[in-house]
Amino acid sequence: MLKARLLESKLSSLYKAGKIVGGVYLGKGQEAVSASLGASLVRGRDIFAPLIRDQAGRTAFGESMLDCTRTYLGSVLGPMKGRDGNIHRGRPLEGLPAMISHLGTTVSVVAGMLVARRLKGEMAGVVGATCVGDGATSTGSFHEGLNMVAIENLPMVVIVANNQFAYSTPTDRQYACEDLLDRAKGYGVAGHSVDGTDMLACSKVIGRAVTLAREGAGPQMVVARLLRLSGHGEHDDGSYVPNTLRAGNLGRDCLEVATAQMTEGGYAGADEIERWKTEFTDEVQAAVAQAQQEPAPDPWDEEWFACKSTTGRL
Ligand SMILES: Cc1ncc(C[n+]2csc(CCOP(=O)(O)OP(=O)(O)O)c2C)c(N)n1
Repeated sequence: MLKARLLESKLSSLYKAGKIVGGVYLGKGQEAVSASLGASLVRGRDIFAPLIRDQAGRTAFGESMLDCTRTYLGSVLGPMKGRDGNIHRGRPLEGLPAMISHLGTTVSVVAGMLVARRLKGEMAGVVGATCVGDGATSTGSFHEGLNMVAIENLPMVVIVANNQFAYSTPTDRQYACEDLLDRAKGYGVAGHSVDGTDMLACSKVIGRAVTLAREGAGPQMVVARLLRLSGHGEHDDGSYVPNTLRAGNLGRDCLEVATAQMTEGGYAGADEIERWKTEFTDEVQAAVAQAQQEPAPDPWDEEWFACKSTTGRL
């Protein structure tokens, strides 16, 4: 959570300094949810399809910081070879599909990846997971995907970060059901609810959902209640978010809550956390400096493959 927050804070500064082409979207306030998912999955076995607010989940899943800075800064050495930018990065052959902007579509993409594993006889113990926002749950893709996931009884976890806004659209203009979990119930998917500002609760509830899916209990959906602590992207000041929401429980900063939980629970001392801050800040600076020195792609010297398998085929 801390590493993601420090990395994203640097990305925001780079954006404001005009050093990043395209948008920067932060996961500020959603790190507890995202990191809990990433840390519950196993890199090399599971599938994780992140969305725009999942830097913490990517980090916890094991994405290298250089993959991030290289993609944002257009280095040819990045996983997308400098051709696809920013959050649109992944390593699909390693279970990390590149982020897809079309909201809700990652549900069916992960479902398809799981079905492919099943057909190859490689699905034992595998979990597929994706994160979406409250707005994404209103798309046709989300509903079609969730229905298929339920019918196929796939080992899938869908995390819904209900951060109260889809861009500037508040939840009362987004859905009329009582709870977003009703959407899971409608398709026969098990549902769980959690306070997304509470790291220990997120780790427990999301970890359990992943275990249930892994052990054959079928698809699981977790709805986390929280507030986006940034604009939609760094181009947006989020001034439409009422101060009453910011001041309430939903507006708590999960990183502050987590820090208190770590020190009060005896997991880490304040000094240790300060040391992590210094160490991670240095790591961020080094990853940015390295990517900044690397070349952009040369259009005359490109193979134009997004990624290659060991057989050389896409
Ligand atoms: C199918 C589709 N419709 C519209 C958009 C444009 N769009 C991008 S982000 C966004 C809001 C997303 O809200 P939500 O799903 O709640 O996620 P959040 O940004 O709050 O994390 C919209 C409408 C899109 N990317 N895809």
